[in-house]
Amino acid sequence: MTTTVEETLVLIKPDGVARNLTGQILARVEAKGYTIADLRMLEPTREMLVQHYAEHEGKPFFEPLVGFMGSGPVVAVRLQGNRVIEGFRSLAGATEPTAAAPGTIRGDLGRDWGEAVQKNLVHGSDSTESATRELGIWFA
Ligand code: IDP
Repeated sequence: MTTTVEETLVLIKPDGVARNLTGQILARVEAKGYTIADLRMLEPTREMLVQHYAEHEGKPFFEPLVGFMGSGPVVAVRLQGNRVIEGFRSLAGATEPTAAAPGTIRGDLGRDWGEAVQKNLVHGSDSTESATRELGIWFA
């Protein structure tokens, strides 16, 4: 298997920060062997969030998602490692915490909030193109 060192954007969403899960989430990422190359805590502007979630603009959950993501501090991480884009998404688990497999961040730590699927603790870029674009937004 070839070695493909990549970078991805990981966000610990406002629910993860508010529930004091930042350390646990980062510990899982580091235990997997990924490197935290940069990290910052910030309250994102609406403009950043609209850019970040541009692919979902117009969907019914867009405004609730942007509102939730702007509701408190977020931890943004520039994460590096071999195949880290796919690897972090495996660690995060399925979008819906109830459907996410045990052993994943969302499966172990995520709660069923009913309609509020946006509260699923973490975000991870889904491709090299998304990673480059998103890292430019959060680490401008
Ligand atoms: P992902 O975060 O697992 O990659 P995406 O489909 O890219 O999932 O959706 C981005 C984010 O939008 C999700 O993490 C979740 O917070 C939110 N989201 C996705 N689908 C829904 C929905 O049907 N209702 C509410 N929020 C949603």
